[in-house]
Amino acid sequence: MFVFASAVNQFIRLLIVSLRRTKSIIHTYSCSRPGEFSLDMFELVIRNTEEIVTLDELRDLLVKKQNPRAYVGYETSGKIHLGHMLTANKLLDLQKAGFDVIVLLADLHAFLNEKGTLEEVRDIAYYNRDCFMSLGLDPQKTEFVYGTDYQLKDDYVLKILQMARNTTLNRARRSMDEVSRSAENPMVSQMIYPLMQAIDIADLKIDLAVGGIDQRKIHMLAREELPRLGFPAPICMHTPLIPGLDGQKMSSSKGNNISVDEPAEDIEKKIMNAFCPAKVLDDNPIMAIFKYHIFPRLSEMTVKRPAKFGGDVTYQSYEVLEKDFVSGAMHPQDLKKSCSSYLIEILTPVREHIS
Ligand code: STL
Repeated sequence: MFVFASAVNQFIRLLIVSLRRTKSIIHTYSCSRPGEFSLDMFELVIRNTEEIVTLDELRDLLVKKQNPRAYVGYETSGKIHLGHMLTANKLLDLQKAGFDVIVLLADLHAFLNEKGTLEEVRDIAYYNRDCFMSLGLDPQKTEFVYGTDYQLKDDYVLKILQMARNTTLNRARRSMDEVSRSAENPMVSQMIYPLMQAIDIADLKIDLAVGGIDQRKIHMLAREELPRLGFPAPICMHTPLIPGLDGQKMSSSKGNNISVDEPAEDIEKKIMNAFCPAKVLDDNPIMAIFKYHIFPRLSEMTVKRPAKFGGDVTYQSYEVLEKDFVSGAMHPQDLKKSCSSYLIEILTPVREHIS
C-alpha cells in the first residue's frame, strides 16, 4: 500500500516538474470542483513560487475544499511597489483557481514597526486598498481586512499571550531576522509581530498563507505553534524576492523600485537605467519583471526591434525569451524598451484609479 502511494506521489511530482518546464502560461481555467481540480489549474496555483510547505497538503486541500481561504498580509506602506505586486499576482492566480482571497492591511503591524501613528497607518491602509484593487483583484471575491479592526479585541490579545507562553525569545527573534528593521537591537514589539502573524492566520481561518520567502521563518513558527493552541497548521506558499532595479536588494531608502502608481515617464526612465547585463540572469531585475509581472498577465508579448537588428520577435512564454537572452540573441537595450512599455500598460489601471 505504502509503495503504491509513494509511486503515485512520485508520478504526480514528475508530472508537475515536467509541466513547470514546458508551460508557463495558462489560458484555460477549466473546473474547480473538489476532486476534479485540473492540472492546468494546479499549475496556475503553484507557478512562480519558491516554496510550498507542503505540496502534499496543498494537493489535499484542493481536492477536499471547494473555496479554500488564502491570504497575504501587508504592512501598510506609503508606496505599493513591484515587490508587493508579486504576492498580489499570486492572489490573482489563486482567485482564478477558486480560492477566496483575503488581503490583510496590517496597519497595527506597521505601527509596531514604527511606520507612523495609529491614525497615519490606517489612512495609508485605505490608499493601499485602492492600489491592490486596481491590480485586478475580483471585488466580489476579495475581502479586505484591517488589522486594527480585530487585533485589539480581548480574545485576539489573549491568544497572543498564550502563544507568548509557548514561544522562546530566541525563536521569536530568529523568525524576524529577514523582515526586521532593527535586527541589532530589537524592541519587544518586534517579538510580538510574528506571534500576531500566526494568530492572524488562525483568526482569519486561513488555509493557505502566502508571502515572500522572507516570511518563511514566521510561517514555520505558525505551523508549529498554532496546533498547540488547537488551531490547524496553515499551508504556506512563498514567492521569490525579486532584485531591485540596481540588481541589489529592494529597499525603499535606495529608491531602486517602481511603485504601482508611478508616472509612465518615471517607469521608463527607471527601466532604461536598470541593471541588466547581457546574457546574465542572476540579480537581473528586467528578466525578473518579465517572468513575474509581464508573462503572468499577458499570453504573449513582442519585442520591437529595427530590421537591421533582427526585426520584431513575439514570445509566447518566458522560457523562450530567457533562452534568447542567455544566448545573446536578445539584447538588453531592446528588452528594456519592451519591458518598460508592457509595465506601463499593466500599471495603467492603477495610475488612472489613484490619480
Ligand atoms: C514587512 C515586510 C514584508 C512582509 C511583511 C512585513 C508582512 C506583514 C504581515 C503582517 C501581518 C500578517 C501577515 C504579514 O498577518 O516583506 O515589513
